[in-house]
Amino acid sequence: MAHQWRGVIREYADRLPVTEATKVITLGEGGTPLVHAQKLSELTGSEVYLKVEGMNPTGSFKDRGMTMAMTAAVEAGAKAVVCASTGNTSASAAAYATAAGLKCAVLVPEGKISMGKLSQAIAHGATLLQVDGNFDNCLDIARKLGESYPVFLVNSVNPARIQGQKTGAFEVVDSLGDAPDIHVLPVGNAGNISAYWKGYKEYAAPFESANGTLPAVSTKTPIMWGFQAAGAAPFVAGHPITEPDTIATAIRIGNPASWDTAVAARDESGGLIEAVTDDEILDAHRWLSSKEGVFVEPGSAAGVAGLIKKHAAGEAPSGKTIVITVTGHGLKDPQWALRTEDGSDVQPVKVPNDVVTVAAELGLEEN
Ligand code: AN7
Repeated sequence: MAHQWRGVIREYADRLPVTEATKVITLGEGGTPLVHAQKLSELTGSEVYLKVEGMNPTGSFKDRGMTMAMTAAVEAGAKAVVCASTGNTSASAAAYATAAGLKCAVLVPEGKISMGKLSQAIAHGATLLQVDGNFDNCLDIARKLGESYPVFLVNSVNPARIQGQKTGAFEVVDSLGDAPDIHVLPVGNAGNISAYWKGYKEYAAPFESANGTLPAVSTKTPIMWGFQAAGAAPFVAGHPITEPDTIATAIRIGNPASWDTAVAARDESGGLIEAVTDDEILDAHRWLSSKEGVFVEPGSAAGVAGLIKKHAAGEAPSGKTIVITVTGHGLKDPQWALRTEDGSDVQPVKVPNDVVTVAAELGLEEN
């Protein structure tokens, strides 16, 4: 029977803080593909899957949390929402605020967000301010605005965001039939690793819902592997980084808001949070597009870069099931695809309007 996916709140309502009466703000987020990564599986000897979060309505995983945060904003009677962002949160907040009929203000680090994300926030009518500072400075201001001014904060310090984002873990288990052995993902502000861990734990134990106890869905929880960009790797340093720097602007974050929950996810799962260089990120970005057929933005490739690195070091197991969340779409920040490995720009070949020349250029001989 045909079934139209209803968005993560309605699909997982009994595991989220909502009721039948809740006015749900949704754009149909979630239900994203879990793609078997053939070449990564061949490389590692494990079954590797990609959770392709670029397929969400605004092109990133942020929509899972934003449907919850915007629903909570409407429930609280808010008239305006605010967020700090490296780009994807602002794109998502702007779209969901539009759906909710709320005003939206977004604070982004000047010059450090991709064109695609900037365009989305503007297109959806948000008031976008470029702050002379980094993401961490933006988040400080957004938090203060939320505390002392009549605006509702929709960053992941709002627990509603984590609630929505945990549905990513539910979908992985629902697709595979059980939790994977290892779950890999990029780490920036650390909300997503916290949310996945929460989701996996909730699915592995009986759950007290408003309609009674739900049985456990999975038999286990995965080991969580997080990867940060080397120039913005506070979890690796063990302390906040005041001047984070990486070409992966999405994860250019030095003082993660969800510090404690991310450390708990790492340690309770027996996992790790390590760093990958910008070159490793770009290599993984190229691997995904050229070998797997999946186009992501650079920050989203950090998890894949991490798995490739661990494999090269002999530290990745074989014979396991590994899921990597690729968090945002390649069209967000497409310029990186046009750079070759040696750093020069790709120049598409120009040809005259003539089939013989085109065939020759393609190396084709006439039948
Ligand atoms: C593509 O949009 O923080 O560790 O303000 O856009 O949960 O922060 C984005 C983060 C990974 C890191 N991949 O996730 C923002 C923002 C992509 C991202 C992350 C982000 P978290």
